[in-house]
Amino acid sequence: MAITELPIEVNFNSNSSDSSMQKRSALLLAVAAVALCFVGESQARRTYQARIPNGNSVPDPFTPGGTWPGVGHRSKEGAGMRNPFGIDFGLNNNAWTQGLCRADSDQDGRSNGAELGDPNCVWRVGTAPPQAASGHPGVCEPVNTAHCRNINNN
Ligand SMILES: [Ca+2]
Repeated sequence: MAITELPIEVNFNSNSSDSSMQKRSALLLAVAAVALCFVGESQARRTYQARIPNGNSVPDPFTPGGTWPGVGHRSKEGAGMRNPFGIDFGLNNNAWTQGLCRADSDQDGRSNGAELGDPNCVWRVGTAPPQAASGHPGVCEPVNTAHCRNINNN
């Protein structure tokens, strides 16, 4: 939501009590603050998505056909706790490098690059990824194995 779309109503009626105006102002500030949080969150997500191959089309391991926009987070939509890939990405200055590409952040036996469609670690920001993403680099798959349940629940 753009800031200009916020439904802000200004009351110029001098009969309104100061208390009522103060409450309304406080409410508007709270609404604006919450809206700005969502704007910041989605912009951050898009910024980070563009820094990894197929960042906007990473499969959701729990929902066939679905995607996981908040790739570095435990929450599918992003924000909050980071998953192992998000932690590694942060430790790597939020950059896609040979080291991050070759790492297996979620310990499922497939490198982050293999899961994100860059198996040979050649992708550069702004270019088309060599392949489609075939796995989630921060969620151990297959999710229903004992090994992965143990990792994903920690
Ligand atoms: Ca992996």
